[in-house]
Amino acid sequence: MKIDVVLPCLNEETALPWVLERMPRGYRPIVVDNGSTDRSAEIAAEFGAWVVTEPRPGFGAACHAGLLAATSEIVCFMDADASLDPRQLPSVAEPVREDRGDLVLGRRVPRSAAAWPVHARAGNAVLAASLRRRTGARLYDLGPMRAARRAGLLGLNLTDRRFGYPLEMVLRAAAAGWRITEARVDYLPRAGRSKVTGTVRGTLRAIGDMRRVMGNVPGKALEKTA
Ligand SMILES: Nc1nc2c(ncn2[C@@H]2O[C@H](COP(=O)(O)OP(=O)(O)O)[C@@H](O)[C@H]2O)c(=O)[nH]1
Ligand SMILES: [Mg+2]
Repeated sequence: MKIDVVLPCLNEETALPWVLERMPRGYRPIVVDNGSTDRSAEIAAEFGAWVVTEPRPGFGAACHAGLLAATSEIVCFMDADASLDPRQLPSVAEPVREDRGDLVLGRRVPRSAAAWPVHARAGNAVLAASLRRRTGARLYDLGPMRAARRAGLLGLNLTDRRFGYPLEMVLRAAAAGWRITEARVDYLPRAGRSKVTGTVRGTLRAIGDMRRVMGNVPGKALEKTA
């Protein structure tokens, strides 16, 4: 059974060869090129990926275009920056395939101090704590490597098209009663330059987008009626 892997991509030409060479058998990479000005699209195609072009800017726009393009029953997401090893995709996909979880997130374990800037790590821990309180899920990381069933994901009707997309996925999944679990994955220093947590502008945009999602997505049905 084939599994599609959505890789949102904005100028990742230096990372793509490593990422795509390490795609395990049975996993099909879908690189969603989102306005790259480097050779990302050409390199992705050279290394055997299916390249989808999403002209509308935004991390969530790229993720969602990949989800819409995917055809497999289970879909994975991961960043295209070589900070995550595709060889570990089965860690998140297998629990879904074996029906031990509905949404499985890779909990990042940094393999060097450079992998995870301290402010990003701290911000993520605060966010995970508030997600635990809000959803009851035992989540310690809002990690970008994840797996779920495609039909279910489409049914969540995700609306964010920016950096709130991964958070909205978790909140709506929790509200729908999904079993959300984690699997440990290595976190490596990315190839090339960070655009989100490695820049002030990216960090502020991500915080703003996540705040908006936190405010907009209703909580669990249970909590609302309680
Ligand atoms: N489509 C899209 N993808 C983005 C954008 N910013 C970052 N990405 C991609 O999102 C992933 C994570 O970004 P990254 O720069 O590594 O952020 P970091 O992990 O916080 O350092 C990478 O695969 C990027 O190519 C964006 O504005 N639009
Ligand atoms: Mg990164």
